[in-house]
Amino acid sequence: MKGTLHRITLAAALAALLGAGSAFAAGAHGEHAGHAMPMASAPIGVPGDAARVTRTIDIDMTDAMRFTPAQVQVKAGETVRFNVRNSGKIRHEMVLGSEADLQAHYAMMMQDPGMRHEEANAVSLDAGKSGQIVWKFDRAGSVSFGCLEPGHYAAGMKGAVSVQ
Ligand SMILES: [Cu+2]
Repeated sequence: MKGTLHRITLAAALAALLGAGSAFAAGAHGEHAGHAMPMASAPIGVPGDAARVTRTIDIDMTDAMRFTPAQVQVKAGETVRFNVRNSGKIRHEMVLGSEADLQAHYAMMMQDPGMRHEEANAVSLDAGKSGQIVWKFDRAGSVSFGCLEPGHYAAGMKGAVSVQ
């Protein structure tokens, strides 16, 4: 419910900024821009400072609906740069979150497939593209990640970061 509220508020702010009826505010992009991860519900870390990266991890995404590697280990306190590559022919994304957040978010994506993620904890990539997430894992535990494109998460396009 919080996410919905946030979404409405941001959409309203966007509309005010850009003028009602602009294609940007009314279109799919506006819809996306108003969409926020419910990150407060579970601690998964914080956006990292690129100048403080202590570890770089390459992640490959394919149309086989897999991340490689799907399991990674980091130390608590580390700032990690994920170099993410989409080796497939369709769009994929990597979104960091708790399992519960990813599940909830995935359900939203199923209803609104045009949504793209550009928050600090996510990178959405067209075929053949590469991108990055810089993230600080500030406490021990497990942080999940997944591709929330419709059908992908359910097909097993997910993984986890073990923070020790
Ligand atoms: Cu995918």
